Amino acid sequence: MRFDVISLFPEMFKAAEHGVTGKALQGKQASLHLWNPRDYTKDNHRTVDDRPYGGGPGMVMKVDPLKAVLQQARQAAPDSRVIYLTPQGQRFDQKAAREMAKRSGIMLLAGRYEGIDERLIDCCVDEEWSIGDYVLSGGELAAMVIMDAVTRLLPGVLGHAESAEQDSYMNGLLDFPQYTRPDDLDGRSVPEVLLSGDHAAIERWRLQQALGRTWLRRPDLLEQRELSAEEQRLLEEFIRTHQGASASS
Ligand code: 9WO
Repeated sequence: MRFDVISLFPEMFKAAEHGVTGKALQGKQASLHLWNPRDYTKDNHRTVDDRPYGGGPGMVMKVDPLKAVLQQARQAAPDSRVIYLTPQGQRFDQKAAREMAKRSGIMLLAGRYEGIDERLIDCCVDEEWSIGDYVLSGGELAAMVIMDAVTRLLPGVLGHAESAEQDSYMNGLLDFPQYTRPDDLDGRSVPEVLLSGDHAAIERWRLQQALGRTWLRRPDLLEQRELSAEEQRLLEEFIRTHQGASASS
């Protein structure tokens, strides 16, 4: 997977050298190519911002350096669609990550200031994506979020155990709770089933916890997912015991 990133702050992408993305960049499952619009300015001051037509506070990214950097980047990665990160874009989710992971590459355009000229979006941007309903100071962190979510889905990036986990627990449910040593943490114990060695019972309990927490915290996710008869039974049992537990407390 080839990532091209257009950003005024390419140094921020040193963060991608860590962890799973770093491993994929070293292991050649992914490559990262950084493009700075400032390198495509022609004035002595290397100006990258300009005043907005219509006035008002703030600045807009200057058009000429962006056009020039986009042209060069597209030549280097002709098969990659240009993705602009903006709160106005389609919501990025795990389904979008899975779809992007099938592509040969993506080109991520990270805006700064109050954004880019709308005509540049019309002519030169293929897709607009948002990672959530909040305003950032620029598109870089959103670009890194997408890189991270996509990279961990590439073949050979995660180990076998980790990717099996992905399969069972990003199929529309929240994660079950995790515990590690000590078995008594200031008087709080670990659920007994996890110490039982009964692997089938542990799997059932984890699935029930995942279903129950999704029901409690993200009922919208459950509405989008079919439940098997077994899952339906586990969830009903969770709801019964939850109601018993919350009524008595
Ligand atoms: C700021 C602003 C201030 C006054 C009037 C209009 C304004 N628009 C913006 C604005 O949206 N700035 C953006 C900052 C321009 C593009 C890059 N920036 C950005 C991207 N902030 N947040 C994102 C983002 C990207 C993807 N998902 C979530 C947020």
